[in-house]
Amino acid sequence: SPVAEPEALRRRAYDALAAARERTARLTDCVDDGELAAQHSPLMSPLVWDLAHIPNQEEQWLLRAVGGRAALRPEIDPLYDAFRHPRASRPSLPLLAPREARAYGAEVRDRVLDVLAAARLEGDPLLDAAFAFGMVAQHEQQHDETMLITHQLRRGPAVLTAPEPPRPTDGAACLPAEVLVPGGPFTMGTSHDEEPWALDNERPAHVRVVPDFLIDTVPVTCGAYREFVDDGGYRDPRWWAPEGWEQIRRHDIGAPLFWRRDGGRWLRRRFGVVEAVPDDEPVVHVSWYEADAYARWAGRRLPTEAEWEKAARYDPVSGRSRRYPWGDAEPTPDHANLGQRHLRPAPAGAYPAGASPLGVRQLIGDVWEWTGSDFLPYPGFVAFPYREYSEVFFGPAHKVLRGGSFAVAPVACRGTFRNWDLPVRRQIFAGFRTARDAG
Ligand code: AVJ
Ligand code: FE
Repeated sequence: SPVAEPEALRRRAYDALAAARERTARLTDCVDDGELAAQHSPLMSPLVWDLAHIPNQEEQWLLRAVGGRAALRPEIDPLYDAFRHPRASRPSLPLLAPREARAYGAEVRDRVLDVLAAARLEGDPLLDAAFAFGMVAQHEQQHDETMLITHQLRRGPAVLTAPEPPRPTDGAACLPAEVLVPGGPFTMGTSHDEEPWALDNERPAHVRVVPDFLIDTVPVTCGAYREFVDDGGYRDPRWWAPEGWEQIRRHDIGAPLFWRRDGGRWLRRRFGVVEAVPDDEPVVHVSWYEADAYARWAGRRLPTEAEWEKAARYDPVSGRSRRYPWGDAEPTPDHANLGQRHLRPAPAGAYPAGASPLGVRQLIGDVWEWTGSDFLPYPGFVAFPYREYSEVFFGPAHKVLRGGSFAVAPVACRGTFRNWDLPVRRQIFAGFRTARDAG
């Protein structure tokens, strides 16, 4: 990928924008206008807000900033400013109706393709390697994941379907439970030369030293997590950070979100279908506090963000950090469960072709993985192109998630990609793996 010809870059940008729009349509064409305008959870926007926020951002960055064009719909900017209106208040705004939002999206895209066709993709940090186009495609895909979360929260019969993910060929049972990652320096983060569409918080590349540590070969499964539940884990304050204990007591939480006990067994609701909790699948819909408590109960801890990245990128033979666990090649369906091809994580031990050189599996795709780390800037961080993407979220309030879920598009996922959320959040497609100090 580094240093591509302008026509290859233009094609890559075009394909990334087209793939995002196709997915947005898939997520919003399957429900009626009433459902698009409804608020399925106070944690989420109505889908119709995302439907116009996506092209509004595209208009601001690609038509106005990159294309130098006059504003198409300047009067709606404040409605779709995420900082002005918290999610819970968005249904009461005078939002564009679904038909208007779709027409606005199509009109913006039409003009954006003209801008892309004519753009010189160099000589400006927004244009180098078509960065702004890649950023906007990633933004749309991030909102597509948000909309998929809204679908999961929505009540009523299923409207989305997808084939089942692949079963592991060799099974998690045959794999070692944990992998030793050698201590010492490695390169964390990246640069625009190496990863042209990396976002500001992934930069710059810098050397980190971590001590020897062991990390789970696969994410923590529902079966393993159920042992914590059945062992009374949610009733024992020893395992919980004080704020986490307070949250589970106040909201009477005793299992992952969407789980329900039915006599002697556990059921869960997944995109409108109720099914038995699958023991071999990575657990999903747990808060950082739940992940942290499980790890303490298991005599372990969450990996730090640096440990996660070293496990995912470090090649002990060359000493180099790679773009993905499997190397530098773009993800294929053999490497990882990405892109909403499936509506669930694959069973633990799947995707042997996606393993890291040290043998850690499913680092990319399946479930976002909570790390023990706060979301902080790397040394030398520079906000680009806007402070509100990352910088305003730095600090101890947000925990870092890594690796991406089954709902993350390949364009918005790589070994350096950093996501963050509040430690109480459970509706996101988040699970975790555990670690411990060596020796
Ligand atoms: C990086 C996923 C936390 O969805 O809030 C979307 C991405 N930023 N619009 C989010 C984002 C602006 C962001 N996360
Ligand atoms: Fe956004």
